[in-house]
Amino acid sequence: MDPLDHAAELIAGAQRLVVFTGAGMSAESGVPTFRDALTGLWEQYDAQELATPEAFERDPALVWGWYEWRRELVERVSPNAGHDAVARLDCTLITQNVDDLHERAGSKNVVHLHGSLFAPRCSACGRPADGALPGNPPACAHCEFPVRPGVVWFGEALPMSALKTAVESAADADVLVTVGTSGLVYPAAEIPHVTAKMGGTVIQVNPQATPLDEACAINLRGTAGEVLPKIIR
Ligand code: BJW
Ligand code: ZN
Repeated sequence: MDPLDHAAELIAGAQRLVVFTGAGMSAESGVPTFRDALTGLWEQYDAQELATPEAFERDPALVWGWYEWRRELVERVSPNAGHDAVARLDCTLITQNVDDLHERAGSKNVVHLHGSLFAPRCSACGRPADGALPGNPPACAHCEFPVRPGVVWFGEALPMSALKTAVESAADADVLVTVGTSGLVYPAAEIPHVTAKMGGTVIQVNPQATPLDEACAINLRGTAGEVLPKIIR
């Protein structure tokens, strides 16, 4: 059977479907991925220098500015055909992405494992910082400490309820579709393995081989925008 037809059949027949997405999901919208050559954000900027709590302590203006640049980039782009296809599914949608393109495509209850570009909070008291935010970085309205991006940096814990939902739905899934993730960053990379270990079927959509290949029953080597509309019918 053609692997695309096979994947489409499994997705259409799934009782408990999970979709798990990474940066490749948004690549065709124009959002750079983290680790791809040529377009990877961290080709130009050192990841370890920007996406860590230590970096923010050392140079809050640089780190805040980088995230503002990325937030503005995301605001200028649109969901792609892959986001649109996923939005048609009745599934639990777990994303590592900090953009809001799944929501803008119409997906509901998106589980964000690594936070969001749109949820800044105080680095000291943790209160959400809303409204207009002057300053680089802005100061918390309550305690005047610097406001930080609402994302999960290396060495930080993932939001507990999001991680719990992700692990439980992955364990319970009969089909999980993993899209556009390198499968290198833990604990998120464990999610497809959980489904496979519990006997569910994992389908991968990625133009490249990844460490997740072995856990996948079907590896579809193509982009999210090309492949997802063909398997979500
Ligand atoms: C396409 C495409 C197209 C391209 N269509 N596909 C176990 C072993 C070793 C290390 C660790 C471990 N457990 C934990 C660690 C440490 C660390 C870690 O995993 N390090 C590894 C790198 C080795 N993990 C952590 O620190 C985590 N925290 C933690 O463990 O805390 C412990 C703790 C517990 C209790 C208290 C305190 C602490 C936190 C990880 C946070 C990750 N954060 C980031 C940044 C978010 C903010 C921001 O955006 O700046 O999240 S890092 C970055 O990587 C981002 C992403 O969500 C994440 C995953 O990347 P993703 O999505 O897979 O993107 P890429 O670029 O890697 O891959 C793109 C893929 O798309 C490629 O495969 C392409 O082929 C493909 N593609 N075009 C489809 N059109
Ligand atoms: Zn505060």
